[in-house]
Amino acid sequence: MLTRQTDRLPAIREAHEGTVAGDRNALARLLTLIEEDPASASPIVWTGSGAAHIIGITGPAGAGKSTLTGALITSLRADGGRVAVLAVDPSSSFSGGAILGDRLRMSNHVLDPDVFIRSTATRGSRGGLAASVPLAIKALDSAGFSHVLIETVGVGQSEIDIARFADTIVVVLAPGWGDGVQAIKAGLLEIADIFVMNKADLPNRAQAVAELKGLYVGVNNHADVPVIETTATTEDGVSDLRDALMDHRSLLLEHGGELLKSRRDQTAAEHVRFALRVELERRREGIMASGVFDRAIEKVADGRCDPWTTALGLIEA
Ligand SMILES: Nc1nc2c(ncn2[C@@H]2O[C@H](COP(=O)(O)OP(=O)(O)OP(=O)(O)O)[C@@H](O)[C@H]2O)c(=O)[nH]1
Ligand SMILES: [Mg+2]
Repeated sequence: MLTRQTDRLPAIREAHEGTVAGDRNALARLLTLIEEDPASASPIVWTGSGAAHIIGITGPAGAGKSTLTGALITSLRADGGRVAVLAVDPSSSFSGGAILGDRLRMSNHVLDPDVFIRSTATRGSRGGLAASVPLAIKALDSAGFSHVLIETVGVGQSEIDIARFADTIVVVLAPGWGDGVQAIKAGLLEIADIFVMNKADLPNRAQAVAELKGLYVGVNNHADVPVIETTATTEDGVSDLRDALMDHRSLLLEHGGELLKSRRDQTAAEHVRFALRVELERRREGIMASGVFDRAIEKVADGRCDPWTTALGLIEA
């Protein structure tokens, strides 16, 4: 059973060609097509790739990720960079409130032709992440930007997983992020290439940095992950973050890009794992929404069949 819809292919192909040629409207269209039907877009989008530095920006809710992203855009633009942002919003696609907030925080850049900002809502009843996100990142990479920034709230495993599609992962914390154990459980500390302690204007900054260093040395078994202090609202320290990003990029490109290649290999595996997970979940939900499922349940309830035979039968059917 294939979920692809071949009638969409010409539109996807056209949008992709426009995207690669630098047409922003085509890119916006392509992202919508990817959201609507990632399975159909995949073979076309996967053929393109660019030279963007893909940067994941994650961390607890309210740490200042969007504000920092806005400030980082300013800094990268000053160096002549062309920047795309994908803000992955955990709120329901119906509320849209936070998305509007992000737009406002990044509003200085909305009219800049060399900045492209897109918000996408995570969907799914169990907070599963938008099926389109990995391919959207790939599409943005194809569009000729120097930097692709992906903002995602590090609240759950699926959100943290998005960061794995990046070349460089920035974990943003703020003083009072407090329950460090929670962050470790969420796997947030392990994945950092760079830590940012944002809201460095707050009084308990030094204590928060010390606490972080104590924690991540324990987690990562090494102490060479940089900790950058920023005040995103005033752009203080943002140039240090930009420098740290460039350093990490240089590291990835050393020895003929050995590290970058191994990262991208991991990313390829992650793309497939991700597609598998989304598609299997989609099929499971399809089965559960069907009348066949309800009838099978009745049989189990009144003892005519057992749960495992029923489940296996539903999969076969
Ligand atoms: N004092 C201070 N406040 C900041 C700083 N950076 C951001 N804020 C404020 O913190 C609040 C949250 O900022 P956001 O940028 O929306 O944080 P976020 O991490 O993107 O939030 P979510 O996307 O909802 O997880 C806003 O009121 C910001 O103005 C900072 O450096 N210092
Ligand atoms: Mg945000």
